[in-house]
Amino acid sequence: MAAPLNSRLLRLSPWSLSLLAWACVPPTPQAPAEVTIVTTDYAFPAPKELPARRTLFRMDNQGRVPHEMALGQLKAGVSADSVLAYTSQGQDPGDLADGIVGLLIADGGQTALGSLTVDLVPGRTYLMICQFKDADSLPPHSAMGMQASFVVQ
Ligand SMILES: [Cu+2]
Repeated sequence: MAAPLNSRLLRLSPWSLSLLAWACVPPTPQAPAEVTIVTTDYAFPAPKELPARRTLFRMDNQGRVPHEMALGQLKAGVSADSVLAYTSQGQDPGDLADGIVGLLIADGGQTALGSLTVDLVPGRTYLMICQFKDADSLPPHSAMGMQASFVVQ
């Protein structure tokens, strides 16, 4: 016949009990760093460097026209300058990126309704770009200055 549960618990070593207590404590989530990108017509003032950690991005459009902030993670070893040279030849910047992390959109004078939470990877470069146009005959905002990048330390 098995010993009652109470007597079996009493036989656990203090070390086992501390492991049991540790296993029952939920991890404390670290609040993400928050970065608000304030866009204008037609610029992305943005930090040049950000620390490698979970980061929440918001977008505040203080311009008059709608803007997007497409955030892409560039492939290892690719710099923002090499992407800009590549796109100036009419090539797709997506060729040099691991992918789009996410997209925020806001009308003029508005803040984007959502946000992006990203685990920033150390050593990688991220590119912010707006491809909106004010008219079909006009260049995309990226060609008017709405592109910026930051490196993760
Ligand atoms: Cu734009």
